[in-house]
Amino acid sequence: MYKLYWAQSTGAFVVHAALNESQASHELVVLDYDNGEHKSEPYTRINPTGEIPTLVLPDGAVLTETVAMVLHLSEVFPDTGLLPAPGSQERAMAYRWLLYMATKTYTHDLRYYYPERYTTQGERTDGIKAVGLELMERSLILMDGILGKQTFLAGEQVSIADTYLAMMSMWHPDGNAYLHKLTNIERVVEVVRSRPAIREIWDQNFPQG
Ligand SMILES: N[C@@H](CCC(=O)N[C@@H](CS)C(=O)NCC(=O)O)C(=O)O
Repeated sequence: MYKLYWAQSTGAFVVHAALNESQASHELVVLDYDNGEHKSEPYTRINPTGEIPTLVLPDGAVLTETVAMVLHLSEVFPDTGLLPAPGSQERAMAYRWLLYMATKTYTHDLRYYYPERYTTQGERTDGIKAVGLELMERSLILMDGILGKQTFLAGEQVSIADTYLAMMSMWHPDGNAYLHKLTNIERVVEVVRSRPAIREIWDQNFPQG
């Protein structure tokens, strides 16, 4: 059985979605994010980054990094369709956008939500937040442009990259209201959130959207 260390509206969402899509037997361990449970033991003994999520595999191995988790699940459950066929151009595109979101969009979000980490100037974080938001929006606008030319991030087939994007777009501080400006992403979010494996967990994570 998989064990997912989880908190609401965090990166744990996409991994939970992948487990549900794969019908993988799993349990959630709910962390008290607001009170910083992820920053203290015993959690940091399991995941020394103190970040959420963590996925413990059935053999007890500990996996961190959301993209590593969804790529691994797509290999273990190849028939689930989390990703297009191995070796295909579409799969390459799914890798491209998953890595783009994890290394760019996600970090812009962190700059907005944790600005104090990006300065030695104490309380003076307004500029850092503003830059984080601007970069986050630029990154979403870029993907909205891609989705103006093709149905999903990997091509014509929905994949876990689209679920990742739906999560990223819900992290915009204006949530759905901002998405009305990005109608291609809005369309993809609609497809993702109505998938049977995701419908049940969407509201739990994104009650505002
Ligand atoms: N690169 C990591 C980032 C994980 C991450 O930053 N998670 C956020 C929640 S969405 C977190 O734990 N933030 C708390 C913190 O950084 O203190 C991944 O993809 O798993």
